[in-house]
Amino acid sequence: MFDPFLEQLQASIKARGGEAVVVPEDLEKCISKKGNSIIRSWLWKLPGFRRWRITRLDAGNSLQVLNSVAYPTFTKDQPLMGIDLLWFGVSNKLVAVLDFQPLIQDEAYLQRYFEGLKNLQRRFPALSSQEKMRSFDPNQYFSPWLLFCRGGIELAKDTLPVAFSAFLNCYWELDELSKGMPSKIPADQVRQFQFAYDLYHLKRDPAHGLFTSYFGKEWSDRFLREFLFPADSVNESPIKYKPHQTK
Ligand code: BLA
Repeated sequence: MFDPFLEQLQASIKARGGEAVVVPEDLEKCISKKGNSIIRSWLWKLPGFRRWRITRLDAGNSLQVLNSVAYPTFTKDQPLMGIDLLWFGVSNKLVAVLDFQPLIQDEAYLQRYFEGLKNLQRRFPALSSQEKMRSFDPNQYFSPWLLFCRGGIELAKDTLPVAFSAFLNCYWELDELSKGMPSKIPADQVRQFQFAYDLYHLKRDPAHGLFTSYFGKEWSDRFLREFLFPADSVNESPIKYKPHQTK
């Protein structure tokens, strides 16, 4: 279901100088105990980004997922880019979230970085359905203009492909724009905000139960702490998780 988006995302990262970073073999790919689901992940490093991760879960008709987060380098205070697309085939239900995830909810910051996403929200009202969040606080690390919807197959087939391309282009444009705008938040604080983002998601991500049911608790704990939200890794390989490191 989401393979064309995955290809588009990887191609656009490569086109901007993306270099693949090795993901430990057991986290890069895992097949469920029943053998009918597979999760695969990719990690990229590219100019302006210290880490860009992508995960695709293929559980056949039960569930299809594409999830991705881009972490800019600490010298850039622009929002992270977040994608979470889920398709539940049995119930024909799409959950789609596309957002520029702000480090802070400050008015001037939002004005600086969100013109493009505001326009997209106006352009795709079907994806701006003011859905209620159950696990997350919409005022923390989500923008007021996120594209977020729960819908059916028409939305997934007709609107989402156009919106996905527009969203991705819009983030690349923001990245381009930010090159001419010096960062206002000092690098050390950007680093702290990005780590706080990871820790926040580590605690609340609704995927944990889902991963556990497919891949077991041990693998899922490791995948969340070491790959999805490795909060305390700094410049070196973000894969290494050191639970008791103090800053
Ligand atoms: C919701 N995301 C969900 C749900 C699941 C996942 C199972 C609940 C579905 C529902 O609400 O009906 C799944 N999340 C995943 C998976 C991964 C993951 C498989 O991280 C990892 C591979 N989530 C993100 C990012 C954003 C995001 C980057 O990981 C932002 C763009 C948003 N996901 C997001 C939101 C919800 C959600 C806003 C609804 C949560 C809520 O209702 O509070």
